[in-house]
Order: sequence, then C-alpha cells, then structure tokens
Amino acid sequence: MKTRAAVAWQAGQPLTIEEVDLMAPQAGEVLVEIKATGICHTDYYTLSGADPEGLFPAILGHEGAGVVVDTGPDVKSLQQGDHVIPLYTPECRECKFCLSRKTNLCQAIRSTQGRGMMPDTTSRFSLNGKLILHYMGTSTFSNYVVVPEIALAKIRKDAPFDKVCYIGCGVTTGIGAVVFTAKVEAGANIAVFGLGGIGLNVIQGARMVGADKIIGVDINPAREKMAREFGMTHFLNPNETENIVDAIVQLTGGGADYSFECIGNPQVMRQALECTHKGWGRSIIIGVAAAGAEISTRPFQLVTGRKWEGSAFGGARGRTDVPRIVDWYMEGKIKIDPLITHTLKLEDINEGFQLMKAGQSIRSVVIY
Ligand code: NAD
Ligand code: DAO
Ligand code: ZN
Ligand code: ZN
Repeated sequence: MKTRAAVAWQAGQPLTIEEVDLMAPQAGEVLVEIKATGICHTDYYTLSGADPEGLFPAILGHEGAGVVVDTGPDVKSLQQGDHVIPLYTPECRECKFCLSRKTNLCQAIRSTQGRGMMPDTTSRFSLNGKLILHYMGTSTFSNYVVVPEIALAKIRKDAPFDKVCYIGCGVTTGIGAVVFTAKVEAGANIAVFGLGGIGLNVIQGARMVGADKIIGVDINPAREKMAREFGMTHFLNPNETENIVDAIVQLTGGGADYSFECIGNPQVMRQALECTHKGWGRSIIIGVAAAGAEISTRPFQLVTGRKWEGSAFGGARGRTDVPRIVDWYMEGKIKIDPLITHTLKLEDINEGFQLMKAGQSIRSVVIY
C-alpha cells in the first residue's frame, strides 16, 4: 500500500512529504493507522545530525496514537479496530530484561530497532525501490506504519488521539520517572531541572503522588506560569540565583529528597545530584546529553548517601503501564491539553521543529 509520510533524507535537512510504499505486516507485526503524533526533542536531536546512532533516510516520530488496520500471522493480543500507542520501549514479557522485573528496557528487538529495521532485518518502507528506514520502531511521522505487536500498547477507545499521543513519550517519561523509577512518596521534597515537555510532566507526577515542595529550575522565565499550574511550588532561575544548589538546600531544610534532570546538561546533572539530601537523596537523570559527554562529582557525594540514577521512558513497562496512564488522563488525574501548545498538518511538520528550536512550544502535535 501507499502512505503519506514525512521523510528525513539526511541530517540537517527539512523533512519532505512523500507517498511512500509500505509492505504488509509480517508474522508478529501489526499495521496501524497513525491518527496523531507529537514532535519530541529526540526527533529533533536525530534530525539535527547530533545523534551518533541517527540513520538516514528514515521516517522519524515516536509519539503517536492510532488504530489497528490489519494484523500479520501469529498476532494474538490485538485485532482490527483496537486503539494503540506505539512503544519505542517494547514489552515482550519473555526476555531476560522483562522477566527480571528490575527494568523496562526490553531487549527482544533492540538490535534491529536500533538499525532502523523490523525484527526480520528488513524495512517495510521504500520509495521508488529505495529502502527507507524505520525510527525507534515507531516512525509515527507516517500516516500508516507496521509495528511489532510487542511494541503496541492497547488503549481505551474513548481517549482522544490528538492528546494521548503525547503519552507515547513525554508524559510517560516525566510522570513515570516519579511514579515508576523514583517511586516518590507523599510529603517528599523534589527539585526539577528543566521545565519543558518532560519537566512539566515530572512536576504533575510529583503533585499526583502528593509531594510537598516541588521546586522548578529553568533559565526561561516564561516556563514559570505553566509550571505553577502543574504543581510547582517554588521557581528558581539560575540566571538570577547565585548558587542553585545552596538555594535548594535552604528551601528544603537540607536538600531535596529527589531531583530530576530534564535537560541533558552534564553541569546541571551535577547540581541536580548535589542539591539532594545527605544520606538518602536520589537524583534521576532523564535528559539525554550530547554524544560523548561525561558527568562528574566528588565521590564523597555518593559516599555520603546520595544516589545517581537514570530513567528511560519513565521506567514504564509500555503495554502494562501506558494504558493506565491513559486512564489517569481520562479520569482527570493528569493534564495533557494545556501542554499541547500547537497542532499542525503533516505538510507543516517542519514548522513544529522550528517552534521547538525557538522554545516557543511545549508540544506540537501533527493531526493526520
Ligand atoms: P525541552 O527543550 O522542552 O525542555 C528543556 C528545558 O530546559 C527548557 O525549558 C529550557 O529552557 C531548560 N534549560 C535549558 N538549559 C537549562 C539550564 N542550563 N538550566 C536550567 N534550565 C535549562 O526538552 P524536553 O522535551 O523536556 O526534553 C528534555 C530532555 O529529556 C532532552 O534531553 C530529551 O532528549 C530527554 N528525553 C529523555 C527521555 C528518556 O526516556 N530518558 C525521553 C524523552 C526525552
Ligand atoms: O538500550 O535498551 C536500550 C534502549 C534504550 C532506549 C532508551 C530511550 C530513552 C532515551 C531516549 C529518548 C527517547 C525519546
Ligand atoms: Zn520523545
Ligand atoms: Zn522483553
């Protein structure tokens, strides 16, 4: 079949809209009509050429929601008409990683996904006989995609695609880091560095679990208003604060119980660790730093009980946890609508990247 898609031909170049050939789903695969997709920082990172694992030509996008159109042989858990969110972190429930119950980093299709291929090492996308690669196993910048069954979360049918697509990455990454990775308890004091698409979701996750002080840090003063609406209790602008670490230690009477780095800046990662409480503070790195970057601190920070950790996709097991997060949205426990600051047509997708680059959007969503 043919599908309309925004193709990334090479790094640093705008996407172009093409009628791409899409092969039918093979064994264990599902054809999905994507109804809406968010544009995330990571798509920009790959398109910019800064991602050392970025491959071209490819169809980017990893924050979608849609409907199952067809299933290949051996697909058991999904059928035509099911509503789904594609998962760049699949959940096979059979690999060593899934069975460990210690991580959400399912490895069942990791190597082929990282090479832009389906599990049988081929691509379903081509144009004029030229192969086009998948991206993160999801390629939601295509109206129709073929996705492995284990990389699809089945969600309720009354959830709006143009909102819950954001659960495919940003919402789950932020809220999940609080709920699944850190397991923040009611009454805890937390600090959030970077109040963008991820950090604002960390803030609402912290409010949902009943955190006490929720301190937000951002160099963009325009982020304060939205962050307060999402539950932030104190705002610090590094450009107006002499020492961010000291300020947080003061505000919390000894340090944050948990901190979250949502920028990808190694210097800020150090501040995020060092502002946590002696003896038990935990600092969760969410931001993805530039290739080759390194973090540093004095080892005594760890000897004295602070812990440095990381979180991918919020520690969420996609097929299990994503439908729950959709429920939280539908039940009014979390907010998504105000974070979707722009909606676009596929033809205007490059505008979404410009808005992100200029810091003017939280989330732009393409509606097919
Ligand atoms: P964003 O650009 O929307 O937000 C980043 C925010 O950080 C902005 O508000 C910006 O003003 C602020 N900022 C920048 N430099 C700062 C500094 N020195 N001090 C304080 N604030 C500063 O980005 P986002 O979409 O929220 O993504 C944040 C990071 O999370 C990115 O690195 C992204 O790649 C990463 N990410 C990680 C995962 C994961 O699973 N771990 C998933 C998605 C995204
Ligand atoms: O090595 O098992 C693996 C895959 C890890 C994927 C983690 C992705 C999280 C960070 C990238 C940002 C995604 C939008
Ligand atoms: Zn993302
Ligand atoms: Zn697995």
